[in-house]
Amino acid sequence: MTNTVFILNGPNLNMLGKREPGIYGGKTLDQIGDDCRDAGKEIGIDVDFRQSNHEGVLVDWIQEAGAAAKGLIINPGAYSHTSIAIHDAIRSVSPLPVAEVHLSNIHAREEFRHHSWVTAVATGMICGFGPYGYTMALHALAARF
Ligand code: CA2
Repeated sequence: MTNTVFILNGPNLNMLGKREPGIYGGKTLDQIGDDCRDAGKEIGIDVDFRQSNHEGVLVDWIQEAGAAAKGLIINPGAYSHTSIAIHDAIRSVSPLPVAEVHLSNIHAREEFRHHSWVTAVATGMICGFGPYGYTMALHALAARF
């Protein structure tokens, strides 16, 4: 298996750079994807970067990562706070290393964002560092290969 890492992005993250730059920064998701591919190249990781607004599609992709990838980075967006389906999907691909990433510090925001159903089944979680969190996660996963 090649050193492929799936980077999955959940609902509304396709709006990055177009709205709410004060919270999420000015980069578009396409720019973040390019940065991730560049960072991956430097450390020998092929990055497969995707976004969906649909919970079931994210579940399908997590299962695909379990079969085809060496690691998974996921920003589940608002599904972090609601989705048992994504929690179960991540459990089902264990022991695949999984990094949960959030652009914003979810603990410094509204109370309903403080709990993520994903954190307990992820290897680790990074939040609050903007798009750089994805690069941090790539390095963290590469250290486990
Ligand atoms: O901080 C993060 O990365 C979040 O996962 C982003 C989610 C939010 O629901 C989580 O609590 C934390 C929201 C992504 C929405 O992105 C937008 C981007 C531009 C304009 C509007 C929404």
